[in-house]
Amino acid sequence: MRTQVAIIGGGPSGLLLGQLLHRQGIDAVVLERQTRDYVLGRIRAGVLEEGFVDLMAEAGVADRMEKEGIRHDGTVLAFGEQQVHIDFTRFAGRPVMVYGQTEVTRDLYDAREKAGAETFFKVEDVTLCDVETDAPYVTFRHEGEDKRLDCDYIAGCDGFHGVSRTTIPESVRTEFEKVYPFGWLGILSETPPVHDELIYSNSEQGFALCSMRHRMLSRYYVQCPLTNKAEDWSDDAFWTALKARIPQEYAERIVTGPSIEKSIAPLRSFVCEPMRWGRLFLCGDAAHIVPPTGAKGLNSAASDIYYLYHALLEHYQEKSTAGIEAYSGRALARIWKTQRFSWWMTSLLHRFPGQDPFDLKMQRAELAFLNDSEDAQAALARNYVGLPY
Ligand code: RFL
Ligand code: PHB
Repeated sequence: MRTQVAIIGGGPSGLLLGQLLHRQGIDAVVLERQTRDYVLGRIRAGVLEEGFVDLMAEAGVADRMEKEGIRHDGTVLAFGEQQVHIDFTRFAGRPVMVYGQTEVTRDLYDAREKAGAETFFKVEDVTLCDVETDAPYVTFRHEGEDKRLDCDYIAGCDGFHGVSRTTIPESVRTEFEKVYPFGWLGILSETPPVHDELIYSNSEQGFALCSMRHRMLSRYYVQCPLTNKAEDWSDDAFWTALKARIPQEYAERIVTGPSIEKSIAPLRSFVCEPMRWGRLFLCGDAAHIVPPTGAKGLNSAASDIYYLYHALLEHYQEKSTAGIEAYSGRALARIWKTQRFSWWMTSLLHRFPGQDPFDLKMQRAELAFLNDSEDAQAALARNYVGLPY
């Protein structure tokens, strides 16, 4: 088998790249370890930057998002009962889009199927070969058969636990990591969201976030110890914890109900350098992870795809390798700024085990500064809606 671009991983990064390339007549094959239903069953990100929304439009898959997504012009940050409203449209000139990763992925799979583009599900033993030569290829097993896919380039979009990153030799690769001493317990519930904007809250009991998917589907999170298991948390215990961590006016009017999904995610900051080795490009979670506090995981994946898509276009349409050579540097320059923002939001809003009174005063002072300074609000707004590509 032969294709122009072999895409490892059928998550949002791989599918978005595949769809963008397809629209330009560039052939790509996607190899995915799981089934489509499994990928669509993962509840993850919910907030899309305008840059992501534009890429979805360029990929021809924005219709349902434009109809069902909700644009948010701001967000609330709370510290106990004190609240600061951050106005995105005023300070950054644009809103964000609330539309779940599950829906993004579904729209991309539907478009891929409609286009007749090839996807192999349930692939095993994926191995990236000769990526530092001009003739890379991928071997894998599919339905009991050994297969070989020859290609011009390989996009490693296979997430944090994929095989692409570790194909880059350790002597070439540097990894930077920070693991946080807590996780997020998240639930989905078919209840109306407590507020029409997201609420990020730092309370005495720890962090909480009130988010949503649509008018009758809420997504809520509370900070929890890493030793907790989702099944140990009853719905009642979750609602009690959430209400204790958000300002009273919201706690009083929150509508509770049974959870339809409950899971715990650990929090991590991680970056792999470089993001290209020969003809292999790392994209999305394969190259970097952020703690979810700034809503940047999926959005950082999209910026990689933007740089790689344009690099491949330049190569195939203009016979220039300039974009390919520059890919890792361009992607990392934006990634590190996004890492900084996600780390800062996480540091500001969580209670850390062993946090001393001075650290707590620093968090309070930071929030007081944010409250008083329009410049600080503007900086937050610009980062939250997304730095330019
Ligand atoms: P994904 O979504 O992990 O997709 C990678 C795909 O590659 C497949 N794969 C392989 N395929 C073939 N061969 C192999 N050897 C393979 N190994 C893996 C996997 O099955 C999978 O389908 O990475 P991608 O596309 O880069 O997308 C990134 C986003 O998914 C991610 O950044 C965000 O979801 C991060 N994230 C969140 N981001 C937010 O902005 N807000 C959130 O609330 C939020 N919640 C989350 C999250 C990530 C989580 N993870 C990874 C544990 C909650 C969780 C639980
Ligand atoms: C979500 O809705 O899942 C969500 C929203 C904002 C975040 C993280 C997660 O910062």
